[in-house]
Amino acid sequence: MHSSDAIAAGAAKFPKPADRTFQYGTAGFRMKASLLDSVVYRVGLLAALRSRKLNGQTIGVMITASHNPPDDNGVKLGEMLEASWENHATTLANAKNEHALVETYELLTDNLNIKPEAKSRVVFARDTRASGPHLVTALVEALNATGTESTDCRVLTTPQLHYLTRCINTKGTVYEYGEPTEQGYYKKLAVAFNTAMQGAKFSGPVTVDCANGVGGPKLRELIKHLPSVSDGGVEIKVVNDDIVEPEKLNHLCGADYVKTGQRAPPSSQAAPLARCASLDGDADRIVYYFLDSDSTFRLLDGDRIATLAALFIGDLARSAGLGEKLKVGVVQTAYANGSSTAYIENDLRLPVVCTPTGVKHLHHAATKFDVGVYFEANGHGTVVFSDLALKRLFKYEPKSPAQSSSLNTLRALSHLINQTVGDALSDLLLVEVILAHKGWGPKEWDQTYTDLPNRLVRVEVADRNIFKTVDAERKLEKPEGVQALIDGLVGKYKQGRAFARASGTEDAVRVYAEASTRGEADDLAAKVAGIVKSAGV
Ligand code: G16
Repeated sequence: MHSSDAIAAGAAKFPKPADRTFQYGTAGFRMKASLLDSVVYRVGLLAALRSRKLNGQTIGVMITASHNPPDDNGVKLGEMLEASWENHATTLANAKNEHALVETYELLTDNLNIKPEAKSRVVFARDTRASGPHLVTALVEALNATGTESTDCRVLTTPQLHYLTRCINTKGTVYEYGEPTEQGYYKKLAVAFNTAMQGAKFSGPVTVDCANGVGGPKLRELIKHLPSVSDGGVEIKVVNDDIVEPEKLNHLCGADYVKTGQRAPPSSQAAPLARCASLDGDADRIVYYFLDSDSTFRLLDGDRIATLAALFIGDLARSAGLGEKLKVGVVQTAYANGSSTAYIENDLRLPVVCTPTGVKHLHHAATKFDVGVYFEANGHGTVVFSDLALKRLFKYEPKSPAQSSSLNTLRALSHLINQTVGDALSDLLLVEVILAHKGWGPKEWDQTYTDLPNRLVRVEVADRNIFKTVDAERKLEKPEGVQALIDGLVGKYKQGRAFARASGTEDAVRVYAEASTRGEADDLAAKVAGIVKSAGV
């Protein structure tokens, strides 16, 4: 069959719901899974186009709704799409029927100078959601209709799919990233972890809540490759790893539950001062927490991981003799706690850049540094080493045994840290290695600076799209007049700061507020939420 006939025939099996307009959001398309199959089909077409545009480079497609509820699902391209391609995704998703879709597809092929005869290759995977296998059929239909060579990697974490895609695309080049298999991923992390440990001692176990998602089985698999406790390894206790009952996913557990509510999962049995961590539904986010000696809950979120990593890597670079050659910078979003930003700038003396929410923005900004540490406060992040930084790191001849030891640790970290995207499993091992080297428990880590009390509120409004932000989401440009109301309030609170922005993954507006006391932060958040609610009616 001619490709446009095949595309139309495939599309007819997955008709677009007439009453819906779809929008490529913070992390691709997200919604109730029952509405998603036409979108997935069209993302399959987009992936084919993207791969052809890049001369047959492999594109990763991930089916997941990460932190969202079990009956939602979503689809995103593994590669971080530039804004113009996000628009193409939205245009394809909204073509009203199969004929309009074929027309759009052909128009894009022409306008983007894509050679229809070029090769196209896609690898895809899904999380543990019950709707995943059905959505895969829609994707495969699109890949077949476009003559795309594809590989079904079945159930993986999002970062594992990113890893595979990078490995495939760099195979045989000087940038070869690793063995392009799931086992290759575990082996790479395990070897790097083992090297980075360098005899450092782990103090007690870490308990990891896997949000009852894909992170559970994958973490268990990773543990099989790590050194045992008797060989000096870290004891990792896996909890909330039930993927048999899909409705348990992200329910009363997981990184988003912990971060948003600033509380441990009710199922947690952690003793005071024991290290705990929570992953999200596709294992690309992680937050740590612990109970203080008086059983108060203490959160160690993405800001804390960023500061810990920046501190450790900066120190290692200096002690390896590379302090001047490896400039570390940190990228945050408006959600970063004001105290963390002050600590990075004033104590660590490192530059900080603020970007809008969404990994694509942070990742891009981080690549401007030799070593770019980027984390969203919600626990999504990684550390990227520039090509030049890696060259310096691996070419440098140490001048003393002390330099040599720091250099080896730093080199191992560059392998341990997932360079493609934030990865909860890799970040877990990174934090564990750093704490072990420093001889710190969660309390010592927590004591590096004091968070300003803060509150996140989710406000449901009639149409969140009327809320438009500027200045890296720190100010509302529309609806007009709302920012002035927020500013008027913020000025009344000591160390007050607040902002509102439309979520790109949920049908709601998010409000963040911080101030010098818990009462003030809660009060400010509630009042700003009230302003948003009235403006959104
Ligand atoms: C996704 C994005 C993150 C973002 C989060 C919330 O996370 O990958 O960058 O912080 O959504 O976004 P929003 O506030 O726009 O809803 P995940 O873990 O759900 O993929």
